[in-house]
Amino acid sequence: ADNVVAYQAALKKVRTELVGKHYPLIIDGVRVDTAEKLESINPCDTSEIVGSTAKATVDDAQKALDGAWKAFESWKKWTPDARARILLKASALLKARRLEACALMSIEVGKNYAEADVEVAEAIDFLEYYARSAMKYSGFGAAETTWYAGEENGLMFMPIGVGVSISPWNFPCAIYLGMLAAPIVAGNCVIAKPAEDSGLIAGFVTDIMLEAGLPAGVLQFLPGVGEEVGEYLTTHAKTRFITFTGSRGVGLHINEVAAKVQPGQKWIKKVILELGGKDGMIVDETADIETAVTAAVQGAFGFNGQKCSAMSRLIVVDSVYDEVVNQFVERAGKLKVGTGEDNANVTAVVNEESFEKIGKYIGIGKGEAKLLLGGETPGEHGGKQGYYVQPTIFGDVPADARIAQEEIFGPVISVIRARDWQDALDIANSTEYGLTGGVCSRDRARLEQARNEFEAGNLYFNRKITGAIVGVQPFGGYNMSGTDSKAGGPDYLANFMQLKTVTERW
Ligand code: TXE
Repeated sequence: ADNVVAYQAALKKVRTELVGKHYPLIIDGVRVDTAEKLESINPCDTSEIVGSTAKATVDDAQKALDGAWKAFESWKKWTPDARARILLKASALLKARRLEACALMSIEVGKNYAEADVEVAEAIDFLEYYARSAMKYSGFGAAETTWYAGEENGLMFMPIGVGVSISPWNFPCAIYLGMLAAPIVAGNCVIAKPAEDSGLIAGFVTDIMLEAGLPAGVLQFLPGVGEEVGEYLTTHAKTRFITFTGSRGVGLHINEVAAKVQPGQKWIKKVILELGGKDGMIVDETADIETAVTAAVQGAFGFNGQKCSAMSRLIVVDSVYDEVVNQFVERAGKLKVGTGEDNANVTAVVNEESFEKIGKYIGIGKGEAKLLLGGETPGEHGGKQGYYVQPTIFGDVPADARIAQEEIFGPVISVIRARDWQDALDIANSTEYGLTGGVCSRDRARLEQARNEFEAGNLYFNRKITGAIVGVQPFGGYNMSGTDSKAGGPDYLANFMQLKTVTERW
């Protein structure tokens, strides 16, 4: 409770100090303004302009690229420990300002306090986890005095150069920071291109990274239109790597254009993609119903379902279908709709494009299945215009229906009836994604089977299917959900380093 009081105070502070602020580009440590700018609208009250960032042009992108390559010449010689210490300093600064970060996220993207607090904690974990990961490479870098790993040969982990990090609006702090911290602490330089809808929070945490001591040019802040400056950088001969989190469509497009070797390009671009999901949770006849319904409501409607890890499909075995669905609908019907600042359970979706897209899918759903809850897009709440979509549940959705196959990325859930356990597992595996998944069951043999056969990178049993703990649960997907699991498992930093062995014989 006192946290919420502090959060309310932080909202006031942010409203006086940050709302209305303009964040210029930062190139080579210098704030650079642009002719045009990108404005952020408060999705829960579209009359409020939260602030703006510069809008980079391709010329700015070129300058950022040139400056980053210059900075790389010295940054690559820092020891991993020295680089790690900057991430730890940034983590301390973010901890000191975590309530402001939460408040800014609530205003800029409509994330409620509970979700924002978890996200800032995740951002802090990313910084500290990658710092620890980097320290493992002490002694193996070019700059180390004692870099020989063995008597007659040395194994070196060499930084690879300059890359672009393209991030989404739904984890505008944690994913933005996590994706730039990993390559930077591995000795590379990054041009960070945040999503157009979350430029302010990106600017806020970028300031923290620079205050923590990153030398000029190591992190270039380049807010701009993805299709313009994003595209310019993903197709540039001088871009060494691309780390992307966002939609399947854009991700596959980037993968394609980045594969083309441009004139003068002397490497194969490293591309890391973290895409969407259509995550399913199975409930079978042995499940504890209360656990299952709680997991379903939390997994489905956290941040309005705007997570690649959200449960957008609930797959229920026929014999308990009515009981589970009735309770699910009843509990979802009690969710509090409102603003992020009111810490409502379901707030406005992030922008007009999303609002329209989700509205279209609700229309499609009405033709494919039975509407059990919601189904309206009021577009206002409490007398204020906002991108509000009612928590919506469709029942008896055919497993191959569009609303059961395509990512909607909003508070719209498809409940699918399965004949039996095996049918439920087959349905769970019947989309092109495979990010998170869940099983509510008390049959150990079935859980064992799911462990082996459920095609998802992050599997949860008898609990909600969102929320991967950094370093403990490497987060990443099967199939069209992406290419690599980050922050855990095989060392993620290795993606941004080149191995070199040196053998010397007398
Ligand atoms: O993604 P977009 P958004 C998915 C989810 C959701 C969709 C929308 O599917 O429906 O993304 O979110 C930049 N070249 N997830 O709008 O449109 C763009 O500027 C280079 C799942 O964030 O893909 C932004 O910075 N860059 C995901 C970034 O790509 C381009 C989390 C993402 O934009 C570009 C978030 C181009 N041609 C969204 N076009 C997860 N796995 O968590 C756009 N961009």
